[in-house]
Amino acid sequence: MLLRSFTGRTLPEAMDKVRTALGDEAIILSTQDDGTEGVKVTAAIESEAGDDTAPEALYGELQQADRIATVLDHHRVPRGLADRLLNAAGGLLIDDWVMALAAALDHELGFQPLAEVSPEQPLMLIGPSGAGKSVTAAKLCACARLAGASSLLVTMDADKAGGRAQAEAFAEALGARLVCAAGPEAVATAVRERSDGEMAVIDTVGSNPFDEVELRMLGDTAEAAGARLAVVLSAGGDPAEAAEAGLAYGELGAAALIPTRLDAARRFGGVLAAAHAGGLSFLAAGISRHIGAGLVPANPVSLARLLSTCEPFEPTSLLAAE
Ligand SMILES: Nc1nc2c(ncn2[C@@H]2O[C@H](COP(=O)(O)OP(=O)(O)OP(=O)(O)O)[C@@H](O)[C@H]2O)c(=O)[nH]1
Ligand SMILES: [Mg+2]
Repeated sequence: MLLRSFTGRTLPEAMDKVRTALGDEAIILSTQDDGTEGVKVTAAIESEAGDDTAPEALYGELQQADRIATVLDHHRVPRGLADRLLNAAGGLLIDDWVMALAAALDHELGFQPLAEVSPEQPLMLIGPSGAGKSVTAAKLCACARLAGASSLLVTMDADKAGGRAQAEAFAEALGARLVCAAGPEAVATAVRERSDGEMAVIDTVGSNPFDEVELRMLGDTAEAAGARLAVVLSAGGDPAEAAEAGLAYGELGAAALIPTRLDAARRFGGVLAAAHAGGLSFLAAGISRHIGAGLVPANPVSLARLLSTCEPFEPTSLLAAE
């Protein structure tokens, strides 16, 4: 027996999805109407080998789907993506629901370990203002240093108040070579003139993902520098907004995502939505404002664990801790 959950704005819409995906043989196990998010229908079909699932196993599978659905609801994961994740998890014979969620994340989203990214190609960080680009650029230089490599930090944000001072402070602390470059040609020159083995990270000005002129400038710079675009996005944002930003940056050519402030947010639906909508693979994740310890690998298991460990927020306990 295989379980699947489907949501729709109305019961007929959810039922339509059930019939389209599972056919007329599907058995409806439960319907749930939460009044605002729509109606969720959980349905089952017999596996190809026949219905040999014991009732306890079926109950366990149902419980697992519910745990995952609750977590995805908590994080405000958009309905379409939540359905896909639930469906991916539903067909797996994995007892541990967190591991089932990890497998579903692996199935629906992309992950590329930072270590697998070629240091030959410059990495250009783009994203909305305040997303954490400059701090992430510094963290990447710190990673390079830890790996025994030298790095070049190219900042396009030196004209911002305090921008040059911030970049100089980071570069000095990390032993990175700093170049301030305003436009595509200057960035391309800086990158071209770097020495062999020097890893180049390009830090950009905060951009509006819905402004064509700003995007074109970023695209021109990436092309001139032969750089790979990675989107930096802080966690906790509105999922619909984040999905559209992810899509816009994805269309620009970005293929990677580095979410930041995972330590300081309690809803990660926006980060998942951006990755899914933009076709962006998780490259690493920011978990601290501190440069030295703030960038960790992002993989399906770490992401599933992060999603599964959000406790209910209790302001009184925070105050009591002081
Ligand atoms: N807690 C936490 N804070 C972070 C993280 N990453 C960045 N920050 C903080 O977010 C703020 C903005 O970071 P910046 O790196 O300056 O952001 P930016 O995208 O370069 O900003 P602009 O250049 O103005 O567009 C700073 O206060 C950082 O310390 C993170 O992973 N966790
Ligand atoms: Mg910056």
